Amino acid sequence: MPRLVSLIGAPTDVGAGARGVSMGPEALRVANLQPVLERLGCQVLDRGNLNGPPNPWQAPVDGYRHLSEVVAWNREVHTAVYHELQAGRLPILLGGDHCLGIGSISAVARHCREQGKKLRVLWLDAHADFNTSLITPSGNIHGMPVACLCGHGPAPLVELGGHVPAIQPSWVRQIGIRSVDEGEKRFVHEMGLEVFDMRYIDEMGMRHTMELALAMLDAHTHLHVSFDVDFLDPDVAPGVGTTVRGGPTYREAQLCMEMIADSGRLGSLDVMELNPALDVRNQTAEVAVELIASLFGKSTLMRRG
Ligand code: EXY
Ligand code: MN
Ligand code: MN
Ligand code: MN
Repeated sequence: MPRLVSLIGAPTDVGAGARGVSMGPEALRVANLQPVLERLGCQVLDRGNLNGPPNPWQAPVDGYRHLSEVVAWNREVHTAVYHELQAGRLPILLGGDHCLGIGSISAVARHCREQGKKLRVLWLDAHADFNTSLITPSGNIHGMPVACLCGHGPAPLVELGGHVPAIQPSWVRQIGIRSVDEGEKRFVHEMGLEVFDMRYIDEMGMRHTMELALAMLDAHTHLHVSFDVDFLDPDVAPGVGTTVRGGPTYREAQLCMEMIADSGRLGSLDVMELNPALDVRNQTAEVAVELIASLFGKSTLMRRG
């Protein structure tokens, strides 16, 4: 039975501090995401793009920039992702900035609650995205989605999925982290998030990191991957709004994706923060598509038994 996959475009940058990730969905389509997945045996429906308010490009108010627009977009995302999961399909959210992880993951969590499944979230990112209005240096909500999902944020975002908190910190594994703000660092420790930062990956290697991040999955586990493209080293992925030097190499990222594929538990995916305005000849979208192919089981030779 082919894997049923749905592409959902969310062309907005309302949660970001730089413009341009609103063009991410189209760049991924131009980089042949759908045919690549089809060649791997997936049956793919492109649901097109969601609609939401434009980016008013205003300063933060009470620690949040564009809160009402962020809420509106996340409601759209939540509804669309939940609908695909209920139909037995694997949603791929094409961002868009990472604030939309709130809508996406709250929908996955709701689906898992209803199906009696365990949820594990892999957060692949240079950033912890664990700020709140009190500690954020920017007011940009794409720096806050993990905190919101764990119950710390404005009510309309925290309550989006109807269950507060949407997820527990213990369900999350963060990988590739190398830029965390001072207050955010304290809060990450306080909440006990499991973070495999770049120092850990440098010392222990990607293989050991992923073995731990993927430990204790079982047949009832739904694995959600939230892939912020700035996870990658800027040498291979310059087309993102918030580059941070010293990320995983192309090969390390491939191994990460291959090991997730081998787990056999991938149930939903976000591909976020791709910024074609900062890219060169769509290379970052192409790299992202190659990595997604590995995530869906593409391997160089036959899979080892
Ligand atoms: N931590 C910084 C902030 O909160 O403003 C930067 C956040 C960037 C978030 C990017 C997309 O992952
Ligand atoms: Mn399901
Ligand atoms: Mn992020
Ligand atoms: Mn990031």
